[in-house]
Amino acid sequence: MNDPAIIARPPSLTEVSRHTYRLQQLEKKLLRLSAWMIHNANHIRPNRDGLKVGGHQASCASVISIMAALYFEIARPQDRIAVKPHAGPVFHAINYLFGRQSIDKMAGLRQFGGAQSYPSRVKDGPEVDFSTGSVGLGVAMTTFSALMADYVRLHGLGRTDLPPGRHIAIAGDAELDEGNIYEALLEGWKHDVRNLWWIIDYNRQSLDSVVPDRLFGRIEGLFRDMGWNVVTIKYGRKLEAAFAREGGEALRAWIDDCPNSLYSALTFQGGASWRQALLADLGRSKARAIIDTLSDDDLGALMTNLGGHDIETVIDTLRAETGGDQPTCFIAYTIKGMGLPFAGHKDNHAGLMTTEQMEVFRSAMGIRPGHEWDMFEGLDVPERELRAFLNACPFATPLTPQGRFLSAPAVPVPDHLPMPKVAGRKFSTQAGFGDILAEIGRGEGDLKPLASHIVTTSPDVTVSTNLGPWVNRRGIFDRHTRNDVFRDAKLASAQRWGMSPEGQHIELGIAEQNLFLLLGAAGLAPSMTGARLLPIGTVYDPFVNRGLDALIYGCYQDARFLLVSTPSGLTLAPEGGQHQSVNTPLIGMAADRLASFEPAHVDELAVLLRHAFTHMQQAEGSSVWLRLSTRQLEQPTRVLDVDAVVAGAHWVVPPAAGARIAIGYQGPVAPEAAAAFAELQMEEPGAGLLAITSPDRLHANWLAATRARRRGDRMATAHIERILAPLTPGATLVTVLDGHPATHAWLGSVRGQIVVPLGPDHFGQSGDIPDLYQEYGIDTDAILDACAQALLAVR
Ligand SMILES: Cc1ncc(C[n+]2csc(CCOP(=O)(O)OP(=O)(O)O)c2C)c(N)n1
Ligand SMILES: [Mg+2]
Repeated sequence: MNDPAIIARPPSLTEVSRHTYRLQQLEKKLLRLSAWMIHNANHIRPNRDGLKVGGHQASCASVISIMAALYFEIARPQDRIAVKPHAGPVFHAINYLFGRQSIDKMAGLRQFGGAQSYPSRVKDGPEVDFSTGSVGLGVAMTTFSALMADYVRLHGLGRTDLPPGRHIAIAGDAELDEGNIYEALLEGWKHDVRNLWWIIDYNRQSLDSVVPDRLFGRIEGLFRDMGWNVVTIKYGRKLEAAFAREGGEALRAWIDDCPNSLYSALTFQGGASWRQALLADLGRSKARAIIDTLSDDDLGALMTNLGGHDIETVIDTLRAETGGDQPTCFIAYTIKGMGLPFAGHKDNHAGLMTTEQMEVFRSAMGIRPGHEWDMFEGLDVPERELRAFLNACPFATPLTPQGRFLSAPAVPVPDHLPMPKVAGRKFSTQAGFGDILAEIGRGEGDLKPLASHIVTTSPDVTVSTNLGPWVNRRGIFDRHTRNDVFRDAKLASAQRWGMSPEGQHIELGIAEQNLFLLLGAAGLAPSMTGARLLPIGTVYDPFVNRGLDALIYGCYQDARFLLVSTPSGLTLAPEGGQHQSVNTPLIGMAADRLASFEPAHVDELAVLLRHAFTHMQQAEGSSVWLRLSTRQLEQPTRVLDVDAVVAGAHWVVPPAAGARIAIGYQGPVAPEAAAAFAELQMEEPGAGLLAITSPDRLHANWLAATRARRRGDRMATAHIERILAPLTPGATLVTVLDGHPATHAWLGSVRGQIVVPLGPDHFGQSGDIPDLYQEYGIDTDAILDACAQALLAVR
């Protein structure tokens, strides 16, 4: 199989119908273009930094027939497809043939402004339904996008004029090693997801190696256990025909038993080696008659005629499953690098054809030098005929006149959210969140649209993150109506959890990656379904780490959602170390397209929650993260500077002009900061007390201002610069949060002032708040010590 000429030789017209022949010509074009795109990036384009550009010719080659079958025959415009990351060039080539991709972008593969290495919704544009790159996530995401499509439809939201689509993942077989796949399978089963296809490019190779034999027996069983239909596409028509001949059963048994690594090696070695291996085992059997009649090349072609490379087989198999809506997994046997010189070689994952090999490939493909990008070059079906064929593909019909990216109008958000009566009472931000959401859940007056577009979800921490009252009002979503047995039996419970298609809370199992994949899918609803959803997910703050890759994945795709993480930090005290988050404020700062906040008091929370609902819907907005706490704090009565709260900091007690010191606090350590401040004021009457609601927004805004100034906008200032301006240039800011102190350490760079940042930088442990705050240096004494030390050092 290492001779590209095998691919180049067209099958005779007597073998296949004209329709199939056209498809095969297009397959040939996809193979050629994907390989060429990568070759061009690595060998033709000037390389300025000496870095390998890379690309995956072998991964592309293995999935050509599958993708051709899907896009040219089976897929409908309303289908949403996640393409395995390393097949990005095939995807671009398909779009090029559909007139939806430019030569410039393809020639710029992996170059600034060119096609991305892996399909990206944001960078590559509207043809990409799901970004992929972190293997496993794109596959699992389709489960949740299928679920959200059902949700939107059953709630009568979105484009009810468009037919429901299928959610399809084209997956690499090694993607099934990722644990998040199985988490998603289980969750999908619970929610009875439908219209979901996973087509696995079963080339039995990953990056480093050939995968163990019999692995898929296990995996197939797992799919079936989860209620999936499993369809194997193992052999192509030539092999099936050979199996039907006398001696064919022995040949089939031989291939069935052939270890993956041997099969791969023989594929790479080619026909003569196939013959040797086959004759050693089957030389005395009737299969010999089949083997002996074939040339080496034909024998190699026969033995590598796997189902996933036989477009007719792939099409027939997929088509046979289009009638139902049961989730279906297709296991398509393929060869990594099929049709390329390194087909089957275990090291081919990042393998690139040499210039010499590409030259042989070019001429075998009938491509004239200088015509590498010509759409129909080297194909022996007239251009007119192929164009007509492409235009007639179901997938070629535009989904809407605006294309695949749908849109939805913004949901109006009232100027003020209902505020619980907290003044003078002790209240936590978590309780405040639950109360405000429950009030919204009444859906009265101008809150009605907001209430009906919110969808909440939580990985088994609905009650403990205070979503319970909202869920009691809005119900749990399920495609089928199910009664609340406890309620029917009149057993006392605070939770009334009937399930129905109208419910607005999606209850998830405990796997946090699923939470973020669901939030990602729900957060893409406007462009995927034409419905504006306001997804809210709650999770314990430390376990954001467990779902982090999926959280970043959602942000990377510009999905819009609200993450509420609670409780957080040491402050949840007795629960101890594993539940005490330290790093999450830094994640909030570092995550792009995620505006992170940590209010201390409920009035700030109400402002930020309202801001979140608008910010999530703005073109230049983003997802929002609120880090909350269960610590009950005395609630102040005051008039807030709303803009300052949203911008990330507001003075609780403004400093006198030229003040030498201020205390800044974030989140539930407010009382310790206030107590320290009361003492500090006795010595330093001009000192200020700063409430920091978002180091993330402060930092982002400060970076933006410094950039603007560098670009010549001398008037640009940042909120934090204005906030710190009253303090003397050599002043000290003692800061404190229940999170890593690096969160605030950068504040010293804003005006060259001194920052003494306090916060835990070690794992927590069980205890009560006084003990823990003392141990980790965030209690009143620690703050006062830092102030004293700072005042001694003031310049
Ligand atoms: C989460 C994650 N881990 C590791 C990688 C690096 N990586 C890229 S492709 C790959 C192997 C993929 O094998 P498979 O899914 O079988 O794809 P194919 O054989 O079709 O190339 C690995 C380990 C990645 N992209 N994402
Ligand atoms: Mg593979």
